[in-house]
Amino acid sequence: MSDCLFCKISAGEIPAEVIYRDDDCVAFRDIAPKAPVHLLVIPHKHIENLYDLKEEDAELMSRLLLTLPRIARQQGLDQGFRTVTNTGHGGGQEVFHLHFHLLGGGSLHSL
Ligand code: D5M
Repeated sequence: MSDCLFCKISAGEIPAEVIYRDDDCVAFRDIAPKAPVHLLVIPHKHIENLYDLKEEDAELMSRLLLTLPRIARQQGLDQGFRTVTNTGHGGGQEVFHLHFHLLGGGSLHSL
């Protein structure tokens, strides 16, 4: 999608502190971190949010989910981490390209 901020980051058209990239996804540091480690993990494919997922995205999402703990381990988050996905305005979503916040490295309160 041509006017999507995260599509542009995925394509390397807008700078970001990318810490991981593969054929499915890219992970980069959140510009306004809420924890010592705060990454955003996004599929390259433009999917707005969880409500926008199709059956055909099942394998991509499966691979992406398996990638999250690998990225967390690479970041040294051996004690654990949190993932958050905001869906729609009602869920507090600001950027409408599916992303998983990956947070850790401090003491996170229970939800
Ligand atoms: O979260 C959207 C998140 O995206 C929010 O934590 C800020 C982050 N953000 C916005 N612009 C950038 C850029 N350019 N680089 C890195 N991070 C960014 P949401 O779940 O949609 O509320």
